[in-house]
Amino acid sequence: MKQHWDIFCKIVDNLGDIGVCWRLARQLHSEYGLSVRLWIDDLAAAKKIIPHLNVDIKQQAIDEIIILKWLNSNEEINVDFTDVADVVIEAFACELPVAYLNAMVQKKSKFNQQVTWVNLEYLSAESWVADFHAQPSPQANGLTRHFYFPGFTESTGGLIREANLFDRNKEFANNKADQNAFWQSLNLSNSDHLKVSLFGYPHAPITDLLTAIAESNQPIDCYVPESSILPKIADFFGVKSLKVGENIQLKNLNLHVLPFLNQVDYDRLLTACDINFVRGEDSWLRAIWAGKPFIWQPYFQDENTHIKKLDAFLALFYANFSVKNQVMQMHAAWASDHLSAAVWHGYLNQLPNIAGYTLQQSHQLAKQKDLAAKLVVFCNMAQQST
Ligand code: TRH
Repeated sequence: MKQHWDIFCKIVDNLGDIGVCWRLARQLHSEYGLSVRLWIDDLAAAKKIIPHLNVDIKQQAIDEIIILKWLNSNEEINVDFTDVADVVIEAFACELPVAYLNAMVQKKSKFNQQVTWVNLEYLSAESWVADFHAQPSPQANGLTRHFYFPGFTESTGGLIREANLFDRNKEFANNKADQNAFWQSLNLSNSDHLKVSLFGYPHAPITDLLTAIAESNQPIDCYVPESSILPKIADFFGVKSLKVGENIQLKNLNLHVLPFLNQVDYDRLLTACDINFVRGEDSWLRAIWAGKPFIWQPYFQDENTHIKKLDAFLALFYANFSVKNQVMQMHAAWASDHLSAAVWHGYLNQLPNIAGYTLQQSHQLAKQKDLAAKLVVFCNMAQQST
């Protein structure tokens, strides 16, 4: 019998939560034949990632995933939570609706059917993750909540990656005709210049980066999908605003404003560029799977927690890289409020080495079992043990 999974997603801030949940829902269905429902609290925000979403409908099917609107707690009363799934993923500790939790308790007490309840955590490369991964947490209501930590080592929950992603990206990276078609679909030509994609939080030293690029003696094409950094870029160029489709030049910097791309095209952009600035959680991983040099800006957290995450990742990913100083300096600067031209050029000077090393590391990571594969095994074991 087809297993039913429910994924609950609360869009706290930005797009990483829904980006990961949507990806996971589709992968669980397409690769494991699971029947998946995705509960989303904010359809309007989710539409950015799921463009076909109709924000006025409470229940709809897209790509064979049932998407349900999950209202805030005062309105929960209008939602039917009685049909509890076999496996429930509580994404990023979003807290399940009380009515749904009650139905889980009922399912257990009345029908002796245990629901496997998994709290999917945020990704981190810190070493403590392995100790906490897969730990059960018995609750006062008799249910057990399991902590599931994604991660970069075999002893964690793995990284989200579709089955053929790495090869698909590699193929695209080697296929000039497909790349030409991709750029053409964006009304651009396939430039011979160094290509940089730029996605980040507005507090990054964006002006410093653009200045360093403009002032350097190497022409660079910089592609910016529409996002919250556009006002800062407009300021840099001394214009009021920048719109999708605009191309603007200053000395050696050619900047192109792209639409916010669908997930497939965003992968293509990352694969077609020579350097990718990424952020948060999901774009960071997509940059790794693109196998191209990337600069990651972690989501800002109090008490410098994000810097600890950044350091842990850099130490792990670049552990065997002989010329890592430039990579470390570039990341440290991008996570601060100042980037010097010297640091940028130091990074560029090492680019061929960084490119070779990144591809090799990405390939290594792609050999590990991915998050969905591990999650399915984990949940099947949990189901059988009840
Ligand atoms: O949007 P984010 O900043 O999300 C963050 C992080 O997940 C962070 O860990 C979390 O704590 C916080 O949200 C609440 O960055 P992220 O994770 O890269 O998500 C962006 C998503 O947008 C990702 O799925 C890639 C996608 N994307 C596109 O589909 N097209 C685009 O053109 C771009 C630029 C991004």
